[in-house]
Amino acid sequence: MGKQSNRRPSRHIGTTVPIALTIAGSDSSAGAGIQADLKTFTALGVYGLTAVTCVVAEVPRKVSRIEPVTARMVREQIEVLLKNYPVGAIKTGLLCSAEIVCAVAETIRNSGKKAARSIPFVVDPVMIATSGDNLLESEAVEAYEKNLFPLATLITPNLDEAALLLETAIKDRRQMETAAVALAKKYHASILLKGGHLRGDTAIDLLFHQGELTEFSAPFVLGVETHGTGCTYSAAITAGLASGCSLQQAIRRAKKFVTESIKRRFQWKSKSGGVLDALRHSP
Ligand code: PXL
Repeated sequence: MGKQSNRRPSRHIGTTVPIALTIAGSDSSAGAGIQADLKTFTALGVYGLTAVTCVVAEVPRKVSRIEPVTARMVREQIEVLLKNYPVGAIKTGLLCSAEIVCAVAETIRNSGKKAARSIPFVVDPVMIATSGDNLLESEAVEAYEKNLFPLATLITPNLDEAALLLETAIKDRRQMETAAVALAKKYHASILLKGGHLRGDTAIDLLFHQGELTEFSAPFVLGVETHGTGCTYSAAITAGLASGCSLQQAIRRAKKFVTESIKRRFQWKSKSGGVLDALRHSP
C-alpha cells in the first residue's frame, strides 16, 4: 500500500449549491450586466455561470461604446455550460443584436434536448438603459418576440419596454394591469411588469401568472441613481428559481433584495462632477 495522500478531500465535492446561468453583457462600471448578476447570485448563495454577449464601455449615466461578441462565441459558451453543469435556472440580460437573440434562443431550444427546455428561464428584455441610452438593435425586438419569448418562464419588462412591445403608453396602475395581462396573452408567458418608473412613493410591480394578478410593492427609495436595478432584480429572481422557490416566493425575495441593495448603496464623488451611486449587493 502506498503512502496515504496528505491531501484532504475537498469539502465542496458533492456540494448541492444551486447554479444559475446569466447570458448578458459586460458593464465596465460593474453596476449592471453580468457583473450585477454575479454579485446577486453570490449574495443569494447561488453559483453563477456566465455567457457574455457584448462588452459595454460605460459609467452610470453614459454609455460610451458597445461591441457584440460573435453569435458563434455566445452559442458555444452556453453549449459547454449546459453540457457540463446542473444548471438550475437561466436568465438573459442585454443581448445586443437580433443575431445574438436568435443564437441564444436556438441554443437553449436545442441544448440537452428536453432538459434545457425545462430549466426555469427568465427573460429580462433589456432594450433601453436607465440613462435613456438605446442598448438593443431595433430589429432585435422582433427576434425576441418570435424566438425568445416563446421559451420564457417569466418575462420582466419595465414600463418603457412594455410600452414599446405593446405600442401603447402605460401611465398609471390601471394601465399597468391591462398591459401585464395583454403581454401574457401575447407571448404565452408569465409577465412581471416593473412599475418603478412611475415614480410614486411605492415601487409597484405586477405579476400575471396562471391567470392571476399579484402585486409586489416596496417603498420607493428617492434620489438614487438606479443603474443596474433591473439586472439585479431579474438575477435575484433567477437565483430564487435555481434554489427551488416558487415564482411568487422568488419575486418576493428578489424585490426585498433589490430594495435593500439600493438602501445600502455605495456613493462616491465622480471625477467629472456629481456623484456616482452603485447598488451594494452584499451587506
Ligand atoms: O441596465 C441595463 C443594462 C444591462 N446590461 C448591460 C448594461 C446595462 C445598462 O447600461 O450595460 C451590460
